Amino acid sequence: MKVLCCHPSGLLYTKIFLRLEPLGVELLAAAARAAGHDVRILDLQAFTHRDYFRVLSEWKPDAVGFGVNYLAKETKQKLPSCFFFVGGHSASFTAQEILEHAAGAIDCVAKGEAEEITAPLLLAAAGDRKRLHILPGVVTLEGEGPPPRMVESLDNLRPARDLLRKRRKYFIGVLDPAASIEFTRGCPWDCVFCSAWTFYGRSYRKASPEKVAEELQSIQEPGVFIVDDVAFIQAEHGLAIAREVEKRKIRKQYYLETRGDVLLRNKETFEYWKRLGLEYMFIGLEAIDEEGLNLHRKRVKLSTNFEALEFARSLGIRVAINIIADPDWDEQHFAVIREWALSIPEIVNVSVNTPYPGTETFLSESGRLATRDYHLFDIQHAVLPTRLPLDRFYQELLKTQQVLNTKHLGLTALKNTALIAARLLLRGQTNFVRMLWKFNSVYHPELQLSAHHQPVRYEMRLPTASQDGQGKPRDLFILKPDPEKQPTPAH
Ligand code: B12
Ligand code: SF4
Repeated sequence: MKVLCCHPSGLLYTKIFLRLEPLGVELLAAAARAAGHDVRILDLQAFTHRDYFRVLSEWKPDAVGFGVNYLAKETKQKLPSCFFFVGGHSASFTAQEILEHAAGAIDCVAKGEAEEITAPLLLAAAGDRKRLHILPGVVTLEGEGPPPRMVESLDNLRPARDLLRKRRKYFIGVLDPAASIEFTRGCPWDCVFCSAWTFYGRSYRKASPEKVAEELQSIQEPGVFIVDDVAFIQAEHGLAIAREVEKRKIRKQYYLETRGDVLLRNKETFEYWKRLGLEYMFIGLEAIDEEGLNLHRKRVKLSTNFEALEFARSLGIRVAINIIADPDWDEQHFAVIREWALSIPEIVNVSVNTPYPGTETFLSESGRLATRDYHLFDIQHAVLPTRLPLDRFYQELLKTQQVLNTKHLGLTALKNTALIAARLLLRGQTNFVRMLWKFNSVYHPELQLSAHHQPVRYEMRLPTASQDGQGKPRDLFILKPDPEKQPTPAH
């Protein structure tokens, strides 16, 4: 079969801050290729819709797999017999409703991980498509199969990086160009706003240090984003990879995401990685008051988070922080955040609390949603009722984001930025430089507000469990691991 594996085009912020290698789609492509298919990847973050339709008309794929519901109807119109299948995090949590939205244009949603299901699914697609739903994790309008299977060992996986074109388009901040890599999968915490733990059923898997080092060695890009939800939860794993990387003399610049408590607990690991090139780190602080942290069930103390920031500074690692703006915030609360953010050297990002399908807040808060328009679920828009009038809320939000952005374009920052920019331009990399002056053209309050007045194309379906108050986080689990087989993360 000719199989086209696609990633949808970017979101608001992907025009500014980052454009990341689509690892999930590369793994899908690798699984399809291993099953003997003729495979191509098309990433619409780097290519246009016109490119997509050209591939459809010229190459005529027999199957198209997307990391989300995207262009299904248009594809079926042009190639009615093409097998259109969808997967990934979002689709796994909304399988039934996106099938209905697509009105027959999507043949099935494959929940969970692509690796195990791709080969049997493509085989079945070549036969009687009415029976797809007997496969694990596969959902069609006819029904749903048993729970999806989990990949046993991350060591057997290798993304089809060679099939991804325009690789220089991928960057994250100043790591430009940058590739992505996984060291582990899953997260043992259970924050209420997050679906990383529900997707993986609270499991946690690690790739062996040798496999990780080997994969890193094969990566051409000088920048690497470690995509793990929380990097280096287990100190020894992080140290063992570091030793392998050092042994092989791999030198890159790294960016990762972790938690304040993990950073403090595993100082030695982070120090080692700093020596290996860890330059940037993201810490999901989420709140700067204990009440906020408890509300999000972060299971970390405020003082621990602040101590972690101190430690990262002492290492010379540049840290970006995320704060979740609650729709309940008033002017005063935004002002406190601005003042605090201006008082610290870190890059602070503010996103809006959004109950996504698959999260516990989706079960608890969906009865209060102010809008169910899918397009507004992007952590830039308020989908829960705001205490301030909506226009005031957006003014405050964007003022805060603007102040924080400007902070990093201040005099000293500009000097650093200019150096980085010049270095990147010399290497022909323009993503970072373009990002610097795009903020105002992409974000402004009227644009935010007007999005609420657009006709609603897709309405989010409310979770049935929450309506009768019976919803349990376990009901949200996509992968249901065997507890016996799971290592216990140290926390
Ligand atoms: C990079 C990233 C992004 C990039 C994605 C671009 C890219 N190039 O991949 C960007 C910045 C665009 C992004 C956007 C968003 N993200 Co994001 N993202 C990540 C991150 C950090 C890494 C993704 C990754 O590469 N993982 C590794 C690969 C191997 O896993 P994967 O992508 O999930 O792919 C596997 C399966 O999902 C599946 N699969 C994937 N695609 C397909 C396709 C088919 C056909 C099939 C069958 C299977 C399949 O198989 C793959 C292999 O096992 C994850 C955290 C994480 N560690 O996964 C969060 C994460 C997935 N994102 C998250 C969120 C909240 C978002 C946003 C909603 C944020 C926002 N408000 O805008 C959007 C939603 C985008 C969307 N429409 O789904 C959440 C959960 C998402 C959810 N419930 O849908 C996560 C878990 C982070 C977190 N801890 O909260 N994200
Ligand atoms: S926010 Fe981070 S620590 Fe919390 S569950 Fe999600 S990935 Fe884990």
